[in-house]
Amino acid sequence: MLSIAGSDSSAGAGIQADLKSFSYLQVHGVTAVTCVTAQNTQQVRTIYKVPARVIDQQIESLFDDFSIAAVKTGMLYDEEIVHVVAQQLTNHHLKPVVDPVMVATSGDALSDHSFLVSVQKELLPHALMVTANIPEACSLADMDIVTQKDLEAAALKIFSLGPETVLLKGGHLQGELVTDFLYDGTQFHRFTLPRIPRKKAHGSGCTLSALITGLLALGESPTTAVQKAKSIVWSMIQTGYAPGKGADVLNHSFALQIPPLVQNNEQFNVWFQLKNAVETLVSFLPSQFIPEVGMNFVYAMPSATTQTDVCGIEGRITRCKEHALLCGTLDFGASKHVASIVLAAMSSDRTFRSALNIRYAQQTLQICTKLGFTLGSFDRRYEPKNAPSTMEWGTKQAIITAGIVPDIISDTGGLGKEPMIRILGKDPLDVLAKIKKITDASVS
Ligand code: PXL
Repeated sequence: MLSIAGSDSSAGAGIQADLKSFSYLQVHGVTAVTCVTAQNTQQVRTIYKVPARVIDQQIESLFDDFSIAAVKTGMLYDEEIVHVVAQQLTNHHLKPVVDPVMVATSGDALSDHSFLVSVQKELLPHALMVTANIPEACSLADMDIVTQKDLEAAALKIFSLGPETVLLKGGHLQGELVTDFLYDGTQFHRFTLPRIPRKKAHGSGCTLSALITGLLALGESPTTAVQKAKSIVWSMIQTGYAPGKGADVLNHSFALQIPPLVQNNEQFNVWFQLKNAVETLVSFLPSQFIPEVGMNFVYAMPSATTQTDVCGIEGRITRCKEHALLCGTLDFGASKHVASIVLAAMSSDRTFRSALNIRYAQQTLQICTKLGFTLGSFDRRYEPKNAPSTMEWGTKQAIITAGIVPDIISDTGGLGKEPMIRILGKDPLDVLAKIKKITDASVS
Protein backbone atom coordinates (compact mmCIF):
# COMPACT_ATOMS: atom_id res chain seq x y z
CA MET A 1 0.00 0.00 0.00
CA LEU A 2 1.30 3.43 -0.91
CA SER A 3 0.11 6.66 0.64
CA ILE A 4 1.09 9.88 -1.11
CA ALA A 5 0.13 12.56 1.40
CA GLY A 6 1.18 15.22 3.85
CA SER A 7 2.76 14.68 7.23
CA ASP A 8 0.67 15.75 10.24
CA SER A 9 3.01 16.37 13.16
CA SER A 10 0.16 15.71 15.61
CA ALA A 11 -0.20 12.27 13.97
CA GLY A 12 -4.00 12.33 13.93
CA ALA A 13 -4.39 12.75 10.16
CA GLY A 14 -2.27 12.68 7.01
CA ILE A 15 0.37 10.10 6.32
CA GLN A 16 0.51 9.10 9.97
CA ALA A 17 -3.23 8.20 9.98
CA ASP A 18 -2.78 6.32 6.70
CA LEU A 19 0.02 4.17 8.10
CA LYS A 20 -1.98 3.38 11.24
CA SER A 21 -4.94 2.42 9.03
CA PHE A 22 -2.78 0.10 6.90
CA SER A 23 -1.41 -1.50 10.08
CA TYR A 24 -4.95 -1.99 11.30
CA LEU A 25 -5.64 -4.03 8.16
CA GLN A 26 -2.31 -5.84 8.57
CA VAL A 27 -1.04 -4.66 5.21
CA HIS A 28 2.37 -3.06 4.76
CA GLY A 29 2.25 0.65 4.08
CA VAL A 30 4.87 2.77 2.32
CA THR A 31 4.79 6.54 1.93
CA ALA A 32 5.74 9.48 -0.22
CA VAL A 33 5.55 12.71 1.79
CA THR A 34 4.27 15.69 -0.20
CA CYS A 35 4.25 18.37 2.51
CA VAL A 36 5.40 18.66 6.06
CA THR A 37 2.88 20.44 8.24
CA ALA A 38 3.66 21.88 11.63
CA GLN A 39 0.41 21.36 13.50
CA ASN A 40 -1.08 20.26 16.77
CA THR A 41 -4.63 19.33 17.76
CA GLN A 42 -5.66 23.01 17.63
CA GLN A 43 -4.21 24.51 14.47
CA VAL A 44 -2.06 24.08 11.38
CA ARG A 45 0.84 26.52 11.86
CA THR A 46 3.09 25.96 8.85
CA ILE A 47 2.99 24.02 5.61
CA TYR A 48 6.34 23.21 4.07
CA LYS A 49 6.17 21.81 0.53
CA VAL A 50 8.57 18.98 -0.22
CA PRO A 51 10.38 19.81 -3.51
CA ALA A 52 8.65 18.14 -6.48
CA ARG A 53 11.77 16.19 -7.48
CA VAL A 54 12.02 14.72 -3.96
CA ILE A 55 8.39 13.59 -4.12
CA ASP A 56 9.14 12.09 -7.52
CA GLN A 57 12.22 10.29 -6.15
CA GLN A 58 10.29 8.87 -3.20
CA ILE A 59 7.65 7.39 -5.49
CA GLU A 60 10.22 6.16 -8.00
CA SER A 61 12.32 4.41 -5.37
CA LEU A 62 9.22 2.64 -4.04
CA PHE A 63 8.13 1.46 -7.48
CA ASP A 64 11.66 0.19 -8.14
CA ASP A 65 11.49 -2.11 -5.12
CA PHE A 66 7.90 -2.92 -4.15
CA SER A 67 5.01 -4.43 -5.93
CA ILE A 68 2.44 -1.80 -4.94
CA ALA A 69 -1.06 -3.24 -4.60
CA ALA A 70 -2.92 0.04 -4.23
CA VAL A 71 -2.36 3.76 -3.84
CA LYS A 72 -4.16 6.54 -2.05
CA THR A 73 -3.49 10.22 -2.37
CA GLY A 74 -4.15 12.73 0.40
CA MET A 75 -2.88 16.29 0.76
CA LEU A 76 -1.20 17.26 -2.52
CA TYR A 77 -1.38 21.00 -1.92
CA ASP A 78 -0.95 22.42 -5.42
CA GLU A 79 -0.77 21.85 -9.14
CA GLU A 80 2.96 21.11 -9.18
CA ILE A 81 2.59 18.19 -6.76
CA VAL A 82 -0.61 16.92 -8.42
CA HIS A 83 1.28 16.87 -11.72
CA VAL A 84 4.24 14.83 -10.41
CA VAL A 85 1.94 12.34 -8.72
CA ALA A 86 -0.39 11.98 -11.72
CA GLN A 87 2.59 11.38 -14.02
CA GLN A 88 4.06 8.67 -11.80
CA LEU A 89 0.75 6.87 -11.35
CA THR A 90 -0.05 6.93 -15.07
CA ASN A 91 3.45 5.66 -15.90
CA HIS A 92 2.98 2.76 -13.51
CA HIS A 93 -0.64 2.09 -14.55
CA LEU A 94 -1.95 2.50 -11.01
CA LYS A 95 -5.34 4.02 -10.32
CA PRO A 96 -5.42 5.75 -6.94
CA VAL A 97 -8.11 6.33 -4.36
CA VAL A 98 -8.13 10.13 -4.24
CA ASP A 99 -8.95 11.96 -1.01
CA PRO A 100 -9.14 15.54 -2.34
CA VAL A 101 -7.87 17.19 0.85
CA MET A 102 -8.37 20.97 0.74
CA VAL A 103 -9.15 22.17 4.26
CA ALA A 104 -8.24 20.73 7.69
CA THR A 105 -10.80 19.90 10.39
CA SER A 106 -9.53 23.01 12.17
CA GLY A 107 -10.54 25.14 9.13
CA ASP A 108 -6.96 25.78 8.00
CA ALA A 109 -6.28 25.58 4.23
CA LEU A 110 -4.28 22.55 3.06
CA SER A 111 -4.24 23.48 -0.64
CA ASP A 112 -3.67 26.58 -2.77
CA HIS A 113 -5.79 28.06 -5.59
CA SER A 114 -4.16 25.87 -8.27
CA PHE A 115 -5.07 22.54 -6.63
CA LEU A 116 -8.74 22.23 -7.61
CA VAL A 117 -8.43 22.47 -11.39
CA SER A 118 -5.34 20.25 -11.50
CA VAL A 119 -6.97 17.50 -9.45
CA GLN A 120 -10.08 17.66 -11.64
CA LYS A 121 -8.02 17.51 -14.85
CA GLU A 122 -5.06 15.32 -14.00
CA LEU A 123 -6.00 12.99 -11.17
CA LEU A 124 -9.75 12.32 -11.18
CA PRO A 125 -9.80 10.89 -14.75
CA HIS A 126 -7.50 8.09 -13.51
CA ALA A 127 -9.00 7.55 -10.04
CA LEU A 128 -10.43 4.28 -8.78
CA MET A 129 -12.47 6.25 -6.29
CA VAL A 130 -12.71 9.80 -5.05
CA THR A 131 -13.75 10.24 -1.40
CA ALA A 132 -15.03 13.78 -0.81
CA ASN A 133 -16.75 15.47 2.10
CA ILE A 134 -19.39 18.11 1.38
CA PRO A 135 -17.14 21.20 1.16
CA GLU A 136 -14.79 19.26 -1.15
CA ALA A 137 -17.72 17.99 -3.23
CA CYS A 138 -19.04 21.58 -3.56
CA SER A 139 -15.68 22.65 -4.97
CA LEU A 140 -15.24 19.64 -7.28
CA ALA A 141 -18.81 19.85 -8.64
CA ASP A 142 -18.94 23.66 -8.49
CA MET A 143 -22.35 23.77 -6.80
CA ASP A 144 -23.99 24.22 -3.41
CA ILE A 145 -25.00 21.11 -1.49
CA VAL A 146 -27.80 21.48 1.04
CA THR A 147 -29.94 18.38 0.62
CA GLN A 148 -29.34 14.71 -0.11
CA LYS A 149 -30.68 15.34 -3.63
CA ASP A 150 -27.93 17.97 -4.13
CA LEU A 151 -25.41 15.40 -2.94
CA GLU A 152 -26.59 12.93 -5.57
CA ALA A 153 -26.42 15.60 -8.27
CA ALA A 154 -22.88 16.50 -7.16
CA ALA A 155 -21.86 12.82 -7.29
CA LEU A 156 -23.02 12.64 -10.93
CA LYS A 157 -21.09 15.80 -11.82
CA ILE A 158 -17.92 14.52 -10.16
CA PHE A 159 -18.37 11.13 -11.83
CA SER A 160 -18.39 12.91 -15.20
CA LEU A 161 -14.80 14.05 -14.45
CA GLY A 162 -13.71 10.42 -14.90
CA PRO A 163 -13.26 8.47 -11.65
CA GLU A 164 -14.61 4.89 -11.55
CA THR A 165 -16.56 5.53 -8.35
CA VAL A 166 -17.50 8.57 -6.26
CA LEU A 167 -17.99 8.46 -2.50
CA LEU A 168 -19.60 11.56 -1.03
CA LYS A 169 -19.63 11.75 2.76
CA GLY A 170 -22.74 13.29 4.29
CA GLY A 171 -21.25 14.11 7.70
CA HIS A 172 -21.59 17.87 7.17
CA LEU A 173 -25.38 17.61 6.63
CA GLN A 174 -27.71 17.85 9.66
CA GLY A 175 -29.30 14.84 11.34
CA GLU A 176 -28.80 12.10 13.87
CA LEU A 177 -27.90 9.68 11.11
CA VAL A 178 -25.04 10.21 8.68
CA THR A 179 -25.49 8.87 5.16
CA ASP A 180 -22.67 8.53 2.66
CA PHE A 181 -23.37 7.98 -1.03
CA LEU A 182 -21.36 5.80 -3.36
CA TYR A 183 -22.02 6.22 -7.07
CA ASP A 184 -20.53 3.53 -9.31
CA GLY A 185 -21.73 4.72 -12.70
CA THR A 186 -24.97 2.77 -12.59
CA GLN A 187 -26.47 3.21 -9.14
CA PHE A 188 -26.25 4.89 -5.76
CA HIS A 189 -25.40 2.86 -2.69
CA ARG A 190 -26.25 4.47 0.65
CA PHE A 191 -24.41 3.78 3.89
CA THR A 192 -25.97 5.05 7.08
CA LEU A 193 -24.64 5.00 10.61
CA PRO A 194 -25.61 7.03 13.70
CA ARG A 195 -23.79 10.31 14.16
CA ILE A 196 -21.42 10.21 17.10
CA PRO A 197 -22.37 13.26 19.15
CA ARG A 198 -19.88 15.96 20.11
CA LYS A 199 -16.88 14.30 18.51
CA LYS A 200 -14.83 16.44 16.17
CA ALA A 201 -12.63 13.66 14.94
CA HIS A 202 -9.41 14.79 13.30
CA GLY A 203 -8.18 12.32 10.68
CA SER A 204 -11.44 10.52 9.95
CA GLY A 205 -11.34 11.39 6.22
CA CYS A 206 -7.74 10.18 5.82
CA THR A 207 -8.47 7.02 7.79
CA LEU A 208 -11.61 6.22 5.81
CA SER A 209 -9.90 6.55 2.43
CA ALA A 210 -6.83 4.61 3.61
CA LEU A 211 -9.05 1.77 4.88
CA ILE A 212 -11.03 1.73 1.63
CA THR A 213 -7.76 1.57 -0.33
CA GLY A 214 -6.52 -1.30 1.81
CA LEU A 215 -9.77 -3.22 1.60
CA LEU A 216 -9.91 -2.79 -2.20
CA ALA A 217 -6.36 -4.14 -2.37
CA LEU A 218 -7.46 -7.08 -0.24
CA GLY A 219 -10.03 -7.90 -2.90
CA GLU A 220 -13.24 -6.35 -1.57
CA SER A 221 -15.69 -4.79 -4.01
CA PRO A 222 -16.07 -0.98 -3.79
CA THR A 223 -19.42 -1.33 -1.99
CA THR A 224 -18.14 -3.78 0.61
CA ALA A 225 -14.89 -1.87 1.04
CA VAL A 226 -16.82 1.33 1.79
CA GLN A 227 -19.27 -0.47 4.08
CA LYS A 228 -16.51 -2.16 6.08
CA ALA A 229 -14.29 0.92 6.19
CA LYS A 230 -17.18 3.02 7.46
CA SER A 231 -17.94 0.55 10.25
CA ILE A 232 -14.30 0.53 11.29
CA VAL A 233 -14.02 4.33 11.24
CA TRP A 234 -17.24 4.60 13.24
CA SER A 235 -15.70 2.49 16.02
CA MET A 236 -12.41 4.36 15.79
CA ILE A 237 -14.24 7.67 16.30
CA GLN A 238 -16.48 6.24 19.00
CA THR A 239 -13.45 5.17 21.01
CA GLY A 240 -11.38 8.21 19.97
CA TYR A 241 -9.50 10.31 22.48
CA ALA A 242 -8.02 13.77 22.91
CA PRO A 243 -4.23 13.48 22.99
CA GLY A 244 -3.75 17.27 23.20
CA LYS A 245 -5.82 20.30 24.16
CA GLY A 246 -7.83 20.40 20.90
CA ALA A 247 -9.50 17.92 18.56
CA ASP A 248 -10.08 14.25 19.25
CA VAL A 249 -8.13 11.72 17.22
CA LEU A 250 -9.23 8.26 16.17
CA ASN A 251 -8.35 5.10 18.02
CA HIS A 252 -6.58 2.87 15.49
CA SER A 253 -6.25 -0.09 17.88
CA PHE A 254 -6.72 -3.49 16.28
CA ALA A 255 -8.76 -4.63 19.28
CA LEU A 256 -11.88 -2.59 18.46
CA GLN A 257 -15.40 -3.97 18.35
CA ILE A 258 -16.62 -3.11 14.85
CA PRO A 259 -20.34 -2.96 14.04
CA PRO A 260 -21.42 -5.82 11.76
CA LEU A 261 -22.84 -4.93 8.35
CA VAL A 262 -26.40 -4.18 9.40
CA GLN A 263 -29.58 -3.81 7.33
CA ASN A 264 -31.23 -1.12 9.43
CA ASN A 265 -30.94 1.12 12.44
CA GLU A 266 -32.78 -1.25 14.77
CA GLN A 267 -30.17 -3.91 14.09
CA PHE A 268 -27.40 -1.41 14.74
CA ASN A 269 -28.99 -0.48 18.09
CA VAL A 270 -29.25 -4.14 19.12
CA TRP A 271 -25.54 -4.59 18.41
CA PHE A 272 -24.61 -1.33 20.16
CA GLN A 273 -26.58 -2.02 23.34
CA LEU A 274 -25.16 -5.52 23.55
CA LYS A 275 -21.61 -4.27 22.95
CA ASN A 276 -21.90 -1.72 25.76
CA ALA A 277 -23.35 -4.32 28.13
CA VAL A 278 -20.64 -6.88 27.30
CA GLU A 279 -17.95 -4.28 27.97
CA THR A 280 -19.51 -3.40 31.32
CA LEU A 281 -19.90 -7.07 32.20
CA VAL A 282 -16.25 -7.97 31.64
CA SER A 283 -15.20 -4.93 33.68
CA PHE A 284 -16.70 -6.31 36.90
CA LEU A 285 -17.50 -10.02 36.51
CA PRO A 286 -15.47 -12.19 38.91
CA SER A 287 -14.05 -15.22 37.07
CA GLN A 288 -15.77 -17.76 39.36
CA PHE A 289 -19.02 -17.04 37.49
CA ILE A 290 -17.59 -18.09 34.15
CA PRO A 291 -18.38 -21.66 33.10
CA GLU A 292 -15.73 -24.07 31.76
CA VAL A 293 -17.25 -23.74 28.30
CA GLY A 294 -17.17 -19.96 28.48
CA MET A 295 -19.99 -17.51 28.42
CA ASN A 296 -22.18 -15.96 25.77
CA PHE A 297 -24.40 -12.91 26.04
CA VAL A 298 -27.08 -12.30 23.42
CA TYR A 299 -29.71 -9.77 22.38
CA ALA A 300 -32.42 -10.50 19.82
CA MET A 301 -34.18 -8.26 17.34
CA PRO A 302 -37.80 -7.57 18.42
CA SER A 303 -39.06 -9.64 15.48
CA ALA A 304 -36.50 -12.45 15.91
CA THR A 305 -37.43 -15.89 14.61
CA THR A 306 -34.05 -17.46 13.82
CA GLN A 307 -30.50 -17.43 15.21
CA THR A 308 -29.42 -14.91 12.58
CA ASP A 309 -31.80 -12.40 14.21
CA VAL A 310 -29.91 -12.71 17.49
CA CYS A 311 -26.70 -10.83 18.16
CA GLY A 312 -24.16 -12.69 20.29
CA ILE A 313 -20.47 -13.25 20.78
CA GLU A 314 -18.60 -15.00 17.98
CA GLY A 315 -16.22 -16.55 20.50
CA ARG A 316 -16.77 -16.39 24.23
CA ILE A 317 -16.23 -14.51 27.44
CA THR A 318 -13.53 -16.60 29.12
CA ARG A 319 -11.47 -16.55 32.30
CA CYS A 320 -8.17 -14.77 32.53
CA LYS A 321 -6.77 -15.20 36.06
CA GLU A 322 -9.48 -13.68 38.29
CA HIS A 323 -10.96 -11.56 35.50
CA ALA A 324 -13.36 -11.99 32.62
CA LEU A 325 -11.97 -11.60 29.13
CA LEU A 326 -13.90 -11.00 25.92
CA CYS A 327 -12.48 -13.20 23.17
CA GLY A 328 -14.18 -12.54 19.88
CA THR A 329 -16.51 -10.13 18.17
CA LEU A 330 -20.23 -9.49 18.34
CA ASP A 331 -22.32 -10.53 15.39
CA PHE A 332 -25.75 -11.71 14.36
CA GLY A 333 -26.00 -15.48 14.19
CA ALA A 334 -22.90 -15.91 16.36
CA SER A 335 -24.58 -17.79 19.22
CA LYS A 336 -26.34 -21.16 19.05
CA HIS A 337 -27.12 -22.23 22.63
CA VAL A 338 -27.96 -18.94 24.31
CA ALA A 339 -29.70 -17.67 21.16
CA SER A 340 -31.94 -20.78 21.20
CA ILE A 341 -32.86 -20.04 24.80
CA VAL A 342 -33.91 -16.49 23.95
CA LEU A 343 -35.82 -17.60 20.83
CA ALA A 344 -37.68 -20.21 22.90
CA ALA A 345 -38.41 -17.62 25.61
CA MET A 346 -39.65 -15.16 22.98
CA SER A 347 -42.12 -17.73 21.68
CA SER A 348 -43.84 -17.39 25.10
CA ASP A 349 -43.13 -13.74 25.86
CA ARG A 350 -41.71 -11.47 23.14
CA THR A 351 -40.29 -9.02 25.66
CA PHE A 352 -37.57 -11.44 26.88
CA ARG A 353 -34.92 -10.67 24.28
CA SER A 354 -31.63 -11.02 26.13
CA ALA A 355 -29.76 -13.71 28.09
CA LEU A 356 -26.37 -14.93 29.24
CA ASN A 357 -25.07 -18.13 30.81
CA ILE A 358 -23.04 -18.43 34.02
CA ARG A 359 -21.34 -21.23 35.94
CA TYR A 360 -23.65 -23.54 37.88
CA ALA A 361 -23.48 -23.40 41.67
CA GLN A 362 -26.07 -24.30 44.28
CA GLN A 363 -25.07 -21.19 46.21
CA THR A 364 -25.84 -18.97 43.20
CA LEU A 365 -29.32 -20.49 42.91
CA GLN A 366 -29.90 -19.85 46.64
CA ILE A 367 -28.85 -16.23 46.18
CA CYS A 368 -31.24 -15.90 43.21
CA THR A 369 -34.09 -17.19 45.38
CA LYS A 370 -33.18 -14.76 48.17
CA LEU A 371 -33.07 -11.88 45.67
CA GLY A 372 -36.64 -12.74 44.66
CA PHE A 373 -35.85 -13.92 41.13
CA THR A 374 -38.18 -16.43 39.51
CA LEU A 375 -36.47 -19.76 38.87
CA GLY A 376 -37.13 -22.46 36.33
CA SER A 377 -35.20 -25.60 35.51
CA PHE A 378 -35.11 -28.66 33.28
CA ASP A 379 -33.56 -32.10 33.49
CA ARG A 380 -31.76 -33.40 30.44
CA ARG A 381 -32.66 -37.00 31.37
CA TYR A 382 -36.26 -36.36 30.33
CA GLU A 383 -35.47 -34.83 26.97
CA PRO A 384 -37.37 -36.71 24.24
CA LYS A 385 -35.10 -38.36 21.66
CA ASN A 386 -36.79 -36.43 18.85
CA ALA A 387 -36.44 -32.97 20.48
CA PRO A 388 -35.03 -30.54 17.87
CA SER A 389 -32.64 -28.84 20.31
CA THR A 390 -31.92 -29.38 23.99
CA MET A 391 -31.91 -25.64 24.68
CA GLU A 392 -35.25 -25.06 23.00
CA TRP A 393 -36.86 -28.01 24.71
CA GLY A 394 -35.23 -27.21 28.07
CA THR A 395 -36.28 -23.57 27.99
CA LYS A 396 -39.85 -24.50 27.20
CA GLN A 397 -39.81 -27.01 30.08
CA ALA A 398 -38.48 -24.35 32.46
CA ILE A 399 -41.18 -21.93 31.33
CA ILE A 400 -43.84 -24.59 31.97
CA THR A 401 -42.48 -25.37 35.46
CA ALA A 402 -42.17 -21.66 36.38
CA GLY A 403 -45.51 -20.69 34.83
CA ILE A 404 -43.89 -17.62 33.21
CA VAL A 405 -40.57 -16.86 31.51
CA PRO A 406 -38.35 -17.01 34.60
CA ASP A 407 -35.36 -14.78 35.39
CA ILE A 408 -33.21 -17.86 35.86
CA ILE A 409 -33.13 -21.20 34.03
CA SER A 410 -30.81 -23.89 35.38
CA ASP A 411 -29.98 -27.50 34.66
CA THR A 412 -27.64 -29.89 36.42
CA GLY A 413 -25.99 -31.14 33.24
CA GLY A 414 -25.46 -34.65 31.98
CA LEU A 415 -22.82 -36.94 30.58
CA GLY A 416 -20.19 -34.57 29.09
CA LYS A 417 -22.57 -31.63 29.63
CA GLU A 418 -21.62 -28.95 32.10
CA PRO A 419 -24.40 -27.87 34.47
CA MET A 420 -25.44 -24.28 33.75
CA ILE A 421 -27.41 -21.26 34.93
CA ARG A 422 -28.88 -18.80 32.45
CA ILE A 423 -30.08 -15.30 33.28
CA LEU A 424 -32.87 -13.92 31.10
CA GLY A 425 -34.05 -10.36 30.75
CA LYS A 426 -35.80 -7.87 28.52
CA ASP A 427 -32.61 -6.27 27.22
CA PRO A 428 -28.87 -6.40 27.98
CA LEU A 429 -29.14 -3.74 30.72
CA ASP A 430 -31.86 -5.76 32.45
CA VAL A 431 -29.69 -8.90 32.34
CA LEU A 432 -26.69 -6.88 33.51
CA ALA A 433 -28.65 -5.52 36.51
CA LYS A 434 -29.58 -9.08 37.49
CA ILE A 435 -26.06 -10.50 37.26
CA LYS A 436 -24.74 -7.47 39.18
CA LYS A 437 -27.18 -8.18 42.03
CA ILE A 438 -26.07 -11.81 42.06
CA THR A 439 -22.33 -11.04 42.08
CA ASP A 440 -22.76 -8.32 44.74
CA ALA A 441 -24.76 -10.71 46.93
CA SER A 442 -22.12 -13.43 46.49
CA VAL A 443 -19.24 -11.38 47.86
CA SER A 444 -21.15 -9.87 50.79
O1 PXL B 1 -7.76 15.55 7.33
C1 PXL B 1 -7.12 16.04 6.23
C2 PXL B 1 -5.64 16.18 6.39
C3 PXL B 1 -4.83 15.55 5.50
N1 PXL B 1 -3.49 15.63 5.53
C4 PXL B 1 -2.87 16.35 6.46
C5 PXL B 1 -3.62 17.01 7.42
C6 PXL B 1 -5.03 16.92 7.39
C7 PXL B 1 -5.83 17.61 8.38
O2 PXL B 1 -5.37 18.30 9.24
O3 PXL B 1 -3.00 17.72 8.35
C8 PXL B 1 -1.40 16.42 6.48
